[in-house]
Amino acid sequence: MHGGESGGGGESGAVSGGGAQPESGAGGVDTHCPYCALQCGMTLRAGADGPEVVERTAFPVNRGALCGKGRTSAEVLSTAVRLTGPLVRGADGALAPASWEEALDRVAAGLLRVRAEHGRDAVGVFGGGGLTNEKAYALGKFARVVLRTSQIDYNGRFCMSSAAVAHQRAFGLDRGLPFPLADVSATGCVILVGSNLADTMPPALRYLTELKRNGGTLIVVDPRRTRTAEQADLHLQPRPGTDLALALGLLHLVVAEGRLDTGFIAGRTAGWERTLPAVMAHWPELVERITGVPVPQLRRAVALFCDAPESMVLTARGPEQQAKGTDTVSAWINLCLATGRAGRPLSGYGCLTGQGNGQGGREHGQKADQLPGYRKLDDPAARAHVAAVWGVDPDDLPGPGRSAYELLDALGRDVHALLLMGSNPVVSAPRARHVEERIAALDFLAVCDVVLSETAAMADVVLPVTQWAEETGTTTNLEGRVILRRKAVDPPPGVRSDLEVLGALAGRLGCEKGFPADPEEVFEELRRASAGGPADYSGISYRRIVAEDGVFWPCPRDGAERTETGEPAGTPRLFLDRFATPDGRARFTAVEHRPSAEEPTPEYPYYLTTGRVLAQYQSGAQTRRVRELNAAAPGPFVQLHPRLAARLGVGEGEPIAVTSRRGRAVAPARLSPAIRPDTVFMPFHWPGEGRANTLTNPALDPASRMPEFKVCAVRVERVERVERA
Ligand SMILES: Nc1nc2c(c(=O)[nH]1)N[C@H]1C(S)=C(S)[C@@H](COP(=O)(O)OP(=O)(O)OC[C@H]3O[C@@H](n4cnc5c(=O)[nH]c(N)nc54)[C@H](O)[C@@H]3O)O[C@H]1N2
Ligand SMILES: Nc1nc2c(c(=O)[nH]1)N[C@H]1C(S)=C(S)[C@@H](COP(=O)(O)OP(=O)(O)OC[C@H]3O[C@@H](n4cnc5c(=O)[nH]c(N)nc54)[C@H](O)[C@@H]3O)O[C@H]1N2
Ligand code: SF4
Ligand SMILES: [Mo]
Repeated sequence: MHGGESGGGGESGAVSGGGAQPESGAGGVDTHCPYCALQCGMTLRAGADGPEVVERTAFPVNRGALCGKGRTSAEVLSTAVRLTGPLVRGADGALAPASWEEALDRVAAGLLRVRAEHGRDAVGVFGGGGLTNEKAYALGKFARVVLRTSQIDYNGRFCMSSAAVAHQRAFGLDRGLPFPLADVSATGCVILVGSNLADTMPPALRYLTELKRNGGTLIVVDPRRTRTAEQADLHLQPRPGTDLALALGLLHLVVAEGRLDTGFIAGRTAGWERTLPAVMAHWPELVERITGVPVPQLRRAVALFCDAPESMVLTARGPEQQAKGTDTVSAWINLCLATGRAGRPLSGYGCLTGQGNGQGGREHGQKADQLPGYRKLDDPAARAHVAAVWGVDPDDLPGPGRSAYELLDALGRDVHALLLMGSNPVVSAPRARHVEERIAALDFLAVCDVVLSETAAMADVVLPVTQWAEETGTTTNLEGRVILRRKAVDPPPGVRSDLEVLGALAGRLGCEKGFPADPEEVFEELRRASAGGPADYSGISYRRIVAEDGVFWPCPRDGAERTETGEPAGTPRLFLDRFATPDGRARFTAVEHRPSAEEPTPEYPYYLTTGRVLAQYQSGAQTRRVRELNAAAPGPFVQLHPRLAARLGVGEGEPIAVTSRRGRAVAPARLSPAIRPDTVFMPFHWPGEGRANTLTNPALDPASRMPEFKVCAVRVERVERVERA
């Protein structure tokens, strides 16, 4: 340990209610926001009413700026509804306080009972992309080594999994952005596809403002005219689920207008010829018919993108959360490759990851098919390497398991016990009523959380854990920058860290060693486990992260490249010399447009799309507990065009029912000309009657197993007053 850092239950260096420890210029401890993938730097210091967030301008990604969620994040540390002791379900069916010993014994007994009755794969584990690298790593190891189950996956599957597969396919490596965010300000043109970053990563909006100030242009593709789209030089407003056709159409125009970069295609790519037939079949008028985007706008987009000396395509959940999300992202990557906009400075394709550790969370083994270092679980060499680090026989490691939705769908059928850490699927999973039924059908559910989430409320045992600023750990932001979120306050008495919980459970399940509670010790093991893998962290240390404002992976310990101080060099920019494929060439993927799993019918005539609002985060488990955020975004709503509202006879704020083949949700109408008249939008942050995920379609992408959160067919009706009474 060094520099006043400490793990879960430690004492040193923390800001307590009383006095701040001078740890930074602002007086306090430098750490990072608990929420999104920007992982804004902030300083926590002691205030009159508990810890308070102060700006930390030195961190390069956000340069002091914070959104309202980050600014108010300290409130979640001391919320009155914080869990401060374990809860165990009693004979009367109610959750009641219990000692840690009793609760941990119950969990161990529950998992063992199910394993004895139904076998190892009847015990499942569900993780989260908000967990630190250390936790994600320990959770994956716990599943494979202690439980020896193949049934582990996590909520990142619902997040950027389609982009991850497309990245791998094209470049042989998946890192959200292959360049630092700062490069966005310096390129010539950015096409931002299905990202509303003005609401989802507000400080990142600066990079787009700077882009424009530097003479660059911004194109936004979104069925809604969002606050982000308002910043655009060109806003393309397609029907939900038609981005693949749009990308094919743009590439068609690139070919037709003679704008191909044939030198780049010949020198640095493979597979172009196979891509061509589908591209040529997507002539502009057809694309206009499919997407609703007028041909002149398609032409303008191609001109802006190709006339700029450098350009980028960035995608987020809009095009990715589709049952064809992987192929859709591949189509956008094809556009970059055909125009030579990849593998050189200030150009390229990137995915804006979502959760605090959306990037690192998908690298270290909580994913169904994965081992640490972004290794593949079905690769014998990877198994041998990681098994050696773990001190187990490679043959004892289970194989790949089910994806997140498939795992949830199997609960109570093939999987009878679940350990859940860092997700709230009752609110956030697709077809949520069904998922809720599956969870209820479990023999045993244990949930680790900081508050009693809707999912934790269904558990047999709830284990209260420490959160972000109460513990130390690394996360990897959307740029692939590994950062250190440091402990800044002491946790309330009665809670333990996720790492301590895993260690205590491992001990009860017969593994005394291998699950330390000290995050730095876990990180040291993670470094060894990741060494030589695609996401190589072996040259990164806590000390370096603090000294260098984060280190970009891959950072191999024994790599030839060195920093000025002789440290192994990280990699801010990937692919400049070669792509990470065996022959060093990027791969085109031949992709065809196809309709969404559900298109409108007379019975369900509108599209529903879902997403986020500025003031709430994810399932809302944390942000619904913050006063200021709740005041700004108090509940669910249905955004619809005034013309559609008039047709339905609904006024602003009146309740409106949205029905899909999976169920019905009711929420107040919010009239807005910013949305297409054939589409309604619901944010997914709330449980209950207005839960968007009651409606969503779990149709899965065949490659990424991503559910189709962004498109399904719905009926929309006015709710009669009698019914409301
Ligand atoms: N305030 C806030 N910020 C967050 C989060 C949060 O919950 N709240 N969550 C974090 C996480 S985990 C994530 S993944 C990111 C997500 O960040 P974003 O991807 O920016 O968020 P979304 O609102 O899900 O979707 C973005 C946009 O996609 C559009 N869209 C819908 N359907 C389509 C379509 O078919 N095609 C296209 N092109 N666009 C479509 C929506 O209208 C929406 O404006 O945000 C992160 N930041
Ligand atoms: N309709 C629709 N649904 C969606 C989406 C969409 O766009 N539309 N987006 C999807 C996406 S991109 C995502 S990422 C998911 C996210 O949805 P969820 O997986 O539900 O994410 P969170 O709400 O962040 O859940 C995190 C939980 O972990 C708890 N927690 C926080 N910190 C810790 C910790 O350190 N340890 C432990 N043990 N628990 C902790 C929080 O209190 C919370 O209960 O939702 C998906 N669902
Ligand atoms: S943008 Fe993301 S990381 Fe930054 S303060 Fe807001 S929620 Fe936190
Ligand atoms: Mo996400």
